[in-house]
Amino acid sequence: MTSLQLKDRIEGKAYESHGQSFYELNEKEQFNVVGNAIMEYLVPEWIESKRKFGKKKQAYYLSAEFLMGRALSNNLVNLGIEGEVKQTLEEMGVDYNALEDAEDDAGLGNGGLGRLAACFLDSGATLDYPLSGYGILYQYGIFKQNFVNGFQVEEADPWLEHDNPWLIKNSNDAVIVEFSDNDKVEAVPYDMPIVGYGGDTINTLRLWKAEAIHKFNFQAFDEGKYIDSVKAQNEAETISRILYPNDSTNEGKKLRLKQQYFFTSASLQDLMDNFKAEGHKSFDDFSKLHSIQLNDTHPALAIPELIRLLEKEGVDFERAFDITQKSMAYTNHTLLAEALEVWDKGLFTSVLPNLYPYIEEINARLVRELKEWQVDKDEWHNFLIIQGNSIHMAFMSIYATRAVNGVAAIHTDLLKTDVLKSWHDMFPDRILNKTNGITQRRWLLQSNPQLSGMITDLLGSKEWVTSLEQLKGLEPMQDDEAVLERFIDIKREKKQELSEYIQFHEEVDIDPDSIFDIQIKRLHEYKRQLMMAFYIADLYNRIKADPDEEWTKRTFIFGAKAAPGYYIAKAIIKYINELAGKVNTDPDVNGIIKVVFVENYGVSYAERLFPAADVSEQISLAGKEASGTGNMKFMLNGAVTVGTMDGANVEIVEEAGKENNYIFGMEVDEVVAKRGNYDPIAAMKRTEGLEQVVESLVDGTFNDNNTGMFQDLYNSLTAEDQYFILEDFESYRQAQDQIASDFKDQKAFYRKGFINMANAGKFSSDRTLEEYATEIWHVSKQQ
Ligand code: 4GP
Repeated sequence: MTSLQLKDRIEGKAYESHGQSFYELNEKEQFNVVGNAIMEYLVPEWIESKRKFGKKKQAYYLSAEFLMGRALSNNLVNLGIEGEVKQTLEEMGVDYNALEDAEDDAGLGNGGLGRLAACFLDSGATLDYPLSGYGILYQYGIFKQNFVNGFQVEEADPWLEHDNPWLIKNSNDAVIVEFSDNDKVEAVPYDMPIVGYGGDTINTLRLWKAEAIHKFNFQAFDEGKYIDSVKAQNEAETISRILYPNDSTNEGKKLRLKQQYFFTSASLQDLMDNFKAEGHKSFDDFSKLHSIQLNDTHPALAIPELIRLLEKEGVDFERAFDITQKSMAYTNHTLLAEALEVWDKGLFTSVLPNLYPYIEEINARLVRELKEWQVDKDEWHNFLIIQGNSIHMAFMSIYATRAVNGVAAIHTDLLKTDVLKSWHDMFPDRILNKTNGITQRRWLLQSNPQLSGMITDLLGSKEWVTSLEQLKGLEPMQDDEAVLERFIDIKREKKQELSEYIQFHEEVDIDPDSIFDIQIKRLHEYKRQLMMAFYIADLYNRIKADPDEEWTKRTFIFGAKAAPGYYIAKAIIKYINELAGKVNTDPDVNGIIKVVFVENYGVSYAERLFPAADVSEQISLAGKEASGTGNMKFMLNGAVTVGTMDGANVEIVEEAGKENNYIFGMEVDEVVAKRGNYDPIAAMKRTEGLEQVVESLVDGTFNDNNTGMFQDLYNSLTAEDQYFILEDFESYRQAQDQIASDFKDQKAFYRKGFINMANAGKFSSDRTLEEYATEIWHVSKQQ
C-alpha cells in the first residue's frame, strides 16, 4: 500500500461512514476511520489464512476473558506497516499519539488469566498455528476505577459506544442457545482479526453477543406497552452486557452461569455446524480435528454440552464421552480454594435444567470407575463431581479432559501434591506444566521502542522479536560500560516519560532520578499490596526520626483494581491513598519518598509502567500466586524483582540468578509448617517499628472517613493475618533496604536489571504456545 493509496482510502472512508471530510472529524471518529482503512487492507490476508488452514486440525481457546487492550499499534507493528502509516498520517497533519489514545481498551478480562489469553492469541498467529479464540462480546468491559476521597468507585466502561473498527458482525453464523425449553437466545458472532507478527497468518477471535430471537413485540407496542415490546431484547442482551457481574447475589450467580453456558454452547455449535458442513462421515473425526482448551473452569460446561450435542446427532453416551475427552484440555490458574468454581445444584438446575442430566451421567460414570479402581469410599470426596448440593467444576474438568495443566512449575507441583493429589495418583500422566509467557511484541517492541532499538543494534538483528532466546546474546555485554550507560539512559528516558504521564493523570510530581518501585496487578490480600504499604509507612517513620541520614530517593507506584464486592481489598486501596496523601505532602520528608496509586490501571497504563520500572514487586505469600505474568514483563524491560519464592518468580531467578534479584520471605513448606501455630501479634511485637505501623491504622493517624474500614483491616491482621504479612515483614524490609543501598552504585544496580533482561527468553508466550501446540493440542503450523 503506497502512502497515496492509504491517504485516499482514509479520506474516502471518512466520507462513506460520516459524510464528512476526515479533517473535520473528532479524534475518536478519526481513529475509527483509520481502523476501518487498516481492516480493509488486512481482510484479504485474513480470508487467505482461513483458507490455508482449511481442513487441518485446529486449536480453539475458550475463555470468558480476553484482556486485549488496544489494537491499532499492535496491528500496524505486526503487519509491518507502522512506519508508513505513521508517516502518511503525519503528512495528513494527524497526531498519531492522540489517535492511538483515542482507542478504548478492549478490557474484556479481569487480570492474569484474561491477559494470558490475549498473549497466546498473538503468539499463535505469529507462529502460524491455527488457533482461534472464543469468548463473549461484553458490552461493558472491566469497570473504570475512580478514586473519590481515596475510595475506589466503579463506573461502567462503555468501550463499544464509539463503534469498534476491529469487529465484524457475522449474522450468518448466528446460533440459538437454549438455557431451557422456554428460555432461549440468539448468539451473534463478532469476529476480530488476530494479526501475527509478519502478517502471514491472521487468526480469529470470535466473540458472541446475546440477542433476543424475537427482538420486538409488535402487539405489545400496539397496545401501548412500550417497555414490554422490547423486554425480550433487553433480557437477552443482559447476558452479554457486562464482564463478570458481581456474583454476591443470587441473580448475579445465575447470570454468570448463563454467560458460561451461552458462549460455550454457541462456540461448540459453531464447531459442529462447520464440521457437518464439511461432510464428515464419522464423529470420531471430531477429536482428530479439534483441540479445545478450557481457560480455567469458566468454559467447563463445554464438557456436558459437547456430549449433549453429540447425542443429538445420534452418538451414544460412551462414545460421546470419549470424543469429548479426546478433544478437550483444561488449564488451572489458581490454588485458592475460594476461586475453584462450585455451583449450587438448585441454582444450576433452575438455569440449565436440560444440561444437568448430562452432568449426572458423567458423575455416574465416574462412580462406576471409582468402584472399578477400588477407591476407598472415604476418598470419594476428592473425586466426585456432584457432592450433596454442590457441583465441582474442577473435578469435572480433570475427569473429562485429556490433559490438565498448571501455569508455572511450582504451581503444577502443588496441584500434583495437594489440590489434585488424588487425581494425580490415579492418572500420573494427566497433569502437565506449561509455564506462562508474555508476548514480546506488545510488551517490549511496541511499548519500549528505545530498548527494542538498542537490543536490535547490539544483537545485529531483529530476530529476537520472534525468538526471544536470542536475548541471551546480550549477557556477555553486561560489563561493557558503553552498553550499560545506554541501558541506563533508556531507563531514565522511560522514567521521564512516565513521570510526565503521571503528572498529567494523577497530578503527582515524581522524580525520575529516584528508584521506581512498582506493584501492578489485581488487588488481593494474598498478593500483599499491604505489605509494601507497611514498608513505606515504616520507612516514613524512620525518615522522620532521622532526617539527616543519606536516604535513597524512591517512588513507590501502585496500580490495581479491587473486585467491587471485595471489602478488604477496597480498604487497602483507601489506606494506600491515605498513606500517599500523608507522605507526599510532608515537608519533613522533602520528596525523599513519593507514593502514587495510579487510577484505572489497565493494559494501556501497563504499557507505560513496565518500561519505567527499576524494581518489580512480586511479594505474594509463597504458594498462593499460580504464576504471575507481570513479573515477566518487568524482567523483560530490565527491572530487578523483589519477590518471594512463588509462582514464576522461582523460574525467573533460576534463569537470571538469585544474586541479581531480591528474594525474601518464607517458602511454601515454611508457610505450611507455620499455619496452625502462628501468633501475628507476637510477630508484630518482635519486629522493630512494625507495631507503630499497624497501630497507626487505628490511632487516628489515618482517616477512613468513619467507615470502620481501617479498624477491620487492623482486626483481620491482629486476629489472623492469613497471609503472614507480619511474619514476612522483617525479611521484606531487609530486601528493600538492600535495594536502596545497592542503588547508590547505579552501574552495579542496573547491571542486575540488564542481566534479567538478557535472561528473559524463556518467558516468551511463543515458547509457551509452542509447548501447548506440540504437547497438548497436536496441531501443526502452516508452512
Ligand atoms: C491468574 C493467576 O492468579 C496468576 O498467577 C497467573 O499468572 C494468571 O492467572 C495466568 O495464568 N488467575 C486469574 C484468575 O486470573 O482469575 O484466577
